[in-house]
Amino acid sequence: MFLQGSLFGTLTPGFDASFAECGRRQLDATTWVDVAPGWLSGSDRVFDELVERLPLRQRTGVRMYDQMVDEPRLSAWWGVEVGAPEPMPLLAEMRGVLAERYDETFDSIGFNLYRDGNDSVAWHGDRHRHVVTNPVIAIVSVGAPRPLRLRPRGGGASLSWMLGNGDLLVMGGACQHDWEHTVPKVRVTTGPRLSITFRSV
Ligand SMILES: O=C(O)CCC(=O)C(=O)O
Repeated sequence: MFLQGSLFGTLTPGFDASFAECGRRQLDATTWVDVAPGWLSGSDRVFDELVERLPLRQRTGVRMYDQMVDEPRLSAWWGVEVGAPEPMPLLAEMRGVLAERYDETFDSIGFNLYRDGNDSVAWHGDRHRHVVTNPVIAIVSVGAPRPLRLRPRGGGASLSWMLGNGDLLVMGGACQHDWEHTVPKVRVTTGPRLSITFRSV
């Protein structure tokens, strides 16, 4: 898989624990999104290392709307209960810093690889919302930028962020209840993207 390198992508990986560039956008009275562009430097190296190490596979027979489908992306998962360290020590540091800032445990990490523009995830709210009220989900994106869109559940204008190259986006408040998100298919991409998704389960 070929990743066209980004400007700061080959630096020694590290992230901004001060969140200096992180800005909050209030989507409605109870929903917010935090975005920190380029939060993780050396993101191309993180991409390469994770794609090499993770047991990425396609999930089959996943319910999407009323159909059972094979997910058009590859995924892997890590959780504290696995009893093994995170696939990269840097992920443990990220978890710690994010957990402190958002007062979450972030004890699980989902990885999603969008190999090309045909890989995607349809509009959805995280199922996790059925178990936890107002779950906070932090997404670090490495690799080539792809749009992540958000829209109010039940319709309405969507908002879009291009996420890749170490960007951080955190969904909070009622985002999983009252809004939906998607990574749509696109005709043109400059390469694959991997999302690193922190949740508290
Ligand atoms: O890949 C992303 O940025 C979003 C992932 C996502 O929405 C999910 O796995 O539920």
